[in-house]
Order: sequence, then structure tokens, then C-alpha cells
Amino acid sequence: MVANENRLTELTVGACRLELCQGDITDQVVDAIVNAANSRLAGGGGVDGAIHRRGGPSIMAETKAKYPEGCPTGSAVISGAGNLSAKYVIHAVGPVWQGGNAGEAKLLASAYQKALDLAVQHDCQSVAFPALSTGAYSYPLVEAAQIALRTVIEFLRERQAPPLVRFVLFDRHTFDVFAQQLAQLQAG
Ligand code: AR6
Repeated sequence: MVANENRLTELTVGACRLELCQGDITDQVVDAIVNAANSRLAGGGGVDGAIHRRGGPSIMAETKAKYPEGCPTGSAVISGAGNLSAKYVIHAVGPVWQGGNAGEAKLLASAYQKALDLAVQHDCQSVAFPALSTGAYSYPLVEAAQIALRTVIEFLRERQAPPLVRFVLFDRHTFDVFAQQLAQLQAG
């Protein structure tokens, strides 16, 4: 456990580890990278843009062939990772923020759970997540961080897998908010 003042950047959950770091998710050397996708799996900006740019066209070709209907909000699908060093990309679809009364919290938790389920089914030892829904989809950051962290910790407690889950937060502010929320969850 690494804590300073009211921040926490690592947590052990049984035999598993949860880590927070700041960076670009496409640089991660892990078994699976989670994409912040849209329900058409059509590509876009943010994490999605970066993954398809660096991973190359095979990822989109595979998702188009395997999932022609796309992926519902709150769910996830898996593909290969093209030129990325990961084995898999897990495309998770978080909700668009609509004010909080449209089931957003449940849908966001479900997107994390489904992504983790796929990672475990494919025997991934390490998974990197971005902060789903907090960019183009405008989910308020503190609430999104609480849901993301709670959902992952609960999953690790229940399933004792995958061995490593790492949140890769793009900018300093997002990293700070996650580190503060992790400290609060740990304290409470
Ligand atoms: N590595 C890690 N985090 C990143 C990176 C990166 N390379 N790039 C951005 N972020 P977003 P969403 C952060 O918009 O809100 C796309 O167009 C970003 O700062 O990627 O779920 C899709 O096609 C923010 O904190 O995902 C969908 O249409 C977080 O990742 C839609 O956006 C998520 O931002 C999904 O929107």
C-alpha cells in the first residue's frame, strides 16, 4: 500500500493488486487493454482513437466481423490487440452522462464488470483500464472514480482475479482524483 496524506496509489486485495498510474494506456505492457468504446464500435477520439491508431486496422476489422451489431452500453466485447504489446483489447461501453437519472451509475459499474469478466475468461494476468466515460461522455469525475474503484475492488474480492488491475489516468488531475477516492474508500 502506498499512501501519502489523503492519497493512495496501490491496494492489495487478497492475492490481487490494484494500481493507479498516470500515462497513456497504449504504452502499457499488460495482457489486456480496455478501450473506452461506443456502442457502434465505430472508433472515435480519446482512448479509442489512440488504441486504433497504435494498434492498426486489424482491431477494427475483427470487431466489425465478430460484433456487427456493436456492443450495448454497460457491456464489453474482446478482440486481438494488433500492433499493441497487449494480447487483447477489451472494448467497454460506458454511459453518456445525462444528469444522473438515466441509470448511468449501474451502466458504468456494469461496463467495468463485463470487461473484468472477459479478462478472467481469457486468463489475463494483467488488465489496464482508462477512466471510462469521463472524457467525451462527460461523466463527473469524482463519481466515476468512486464507481470504477468500488466495482474493481468488489470484483477482486469476490473472484480473486485478475492478479493485476491498473488504472491508467491520462492527466494529473484525473490521477489525483482517483488517488484521493482510493484513499477514502480504504479509510471508510
Ligand atoms: N490513455 C489513457 N487515458 C486517455 C487516453 C490515453 N491515450 N486518451 C484519453 N484518455 P474518452 P469516454 C482519458 O473520451 O468518455 C470516443 O470517441 C480521457 O482524458 O476516451 O468513455 C469513443 O469512440 C478521459 O479521462 O472516453 C466514444 O464515442 C478518459 O480517458 C467516446 O469517446 C476517457 O475519455 C467514449 O467516451
